[in-house]
Amino acid sequence: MKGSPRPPTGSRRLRVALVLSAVGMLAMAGAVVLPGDASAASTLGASAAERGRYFGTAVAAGRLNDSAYTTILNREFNQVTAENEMKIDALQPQQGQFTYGNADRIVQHARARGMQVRGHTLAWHSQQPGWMQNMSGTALRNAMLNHVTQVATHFRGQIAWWDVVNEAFQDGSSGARRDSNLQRTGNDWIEAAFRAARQADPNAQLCYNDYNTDNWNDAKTQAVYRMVQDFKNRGVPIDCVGLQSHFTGGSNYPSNYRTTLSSFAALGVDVHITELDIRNAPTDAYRNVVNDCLAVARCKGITVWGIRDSDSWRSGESPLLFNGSGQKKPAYDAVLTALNSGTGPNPTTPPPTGNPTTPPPTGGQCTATMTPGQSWGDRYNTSVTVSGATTWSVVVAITPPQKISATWSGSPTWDSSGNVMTMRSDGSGNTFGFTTMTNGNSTARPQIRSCTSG
Ligand code: G2I
Repeated sequence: MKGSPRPPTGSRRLRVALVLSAVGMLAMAGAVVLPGDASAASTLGASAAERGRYFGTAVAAGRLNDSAYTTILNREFNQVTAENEMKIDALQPQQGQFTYGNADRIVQHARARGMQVRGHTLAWHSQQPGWMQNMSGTALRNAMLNHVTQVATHFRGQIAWWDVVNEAFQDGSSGARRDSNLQRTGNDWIEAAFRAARQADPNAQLCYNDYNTDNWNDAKTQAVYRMVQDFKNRGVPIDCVGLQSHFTGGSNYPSNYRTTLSSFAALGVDVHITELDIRNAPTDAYRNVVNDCLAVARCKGITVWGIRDSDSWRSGESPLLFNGSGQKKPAYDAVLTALNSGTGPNPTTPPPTGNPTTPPPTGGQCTATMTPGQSWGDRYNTSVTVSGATTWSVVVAITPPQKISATWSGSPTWDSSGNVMTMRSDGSGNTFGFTTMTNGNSTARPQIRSCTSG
């Protein structure tokens, strides 16, 4: 018999049938990615999107002319944070004079490609321009609030999440606020900044962001936790907490990291991993961070603090996912595999139901509500209803290789990638619709980027 095909016996047919149906059920459950599975996403952003999350990077405006850099950026990531260009010294170098050029370049690069933008950072003890460093008391408090208001207003509708306040707690065992000129204006400076940000851009999600807040047992983590709990109790507008997660410079991934993520989430805020880098990029620590985020429904995404090791603020530690030549490192493969193996909040139920309001609308003065429509093997319909405006434009992004193939009851325009549609009202009413071809990606779903009236 050796070498010749075996006739299918009854038991072999049964075994084949059982294996095939098991594979079918696993595929339907969506929880298992078989090795070599053609449906596994091949980029970080696409894979994260299939799990209802983002995978982003810090971006430096000065590198946007480097095509090796932008090739990786545009291919792999669906979220960006300006590494330095939205800091106070960059945006308001002289009091009352705002320079938005580099920050706007990053925002435009990202939004033209359907990437979400994290604003970093409105209020911080560090990177203050000279004029602010020399201020104190009421004058400083007012200058800080004015900065928050001006900047959040400038970027209104373009920023999904703001790091409203950055690094306001001390390291070590005290659990105290960090001493700074801002802290000396009064302990309520943080909540004042959050209220000003909410007023200036009501649709941006407002985050508190810090480092060394990864280990659940650390006094600093506990202190930030108590502040967020207090803000939630008193109605201070806070939506999210950013864990920078710089596991560089001597700080390690802690085994209780998932507890930290889920504990913050249990307060009713989203959690973001905002500045991830790990000394020498070990595969196990990167894999653990991804698995921990995927295990916590309110962990919305991961941002690495740079693309190539040569772009890192700690390049000597080679902490990132791409080497200086732009090649994928083993940590990249570990991250992508973990993302592809993970489950999302609702990864395979096409289309999602019970999600009447599409979060987070980042636009102006209206609300766009997405409702799943009919679906077929290769495509599905979505309808969007606008409230709060009679004339409007709604920006919808889809995840490639999906493509919108038909629209109705609105006037669409497209960005150069074809992945971001701006739908304007055409007088036919408040509801428009569109058909999306899945092109092999049956899990990703459209995202509402903004709703602007007028
Ligand atoms: O320090 C790492 C990060 C910790 N969390 C907050 C982040 O905002 C911070 O990012 C780093 C940037 O990666 C560095 O690139 O923040 C540093 C301080 O703002 C940045 O360094 C600055 C240098 O201090 C400046 O001298 C330099 O002009 O980068 C600037 C632009 O290269």
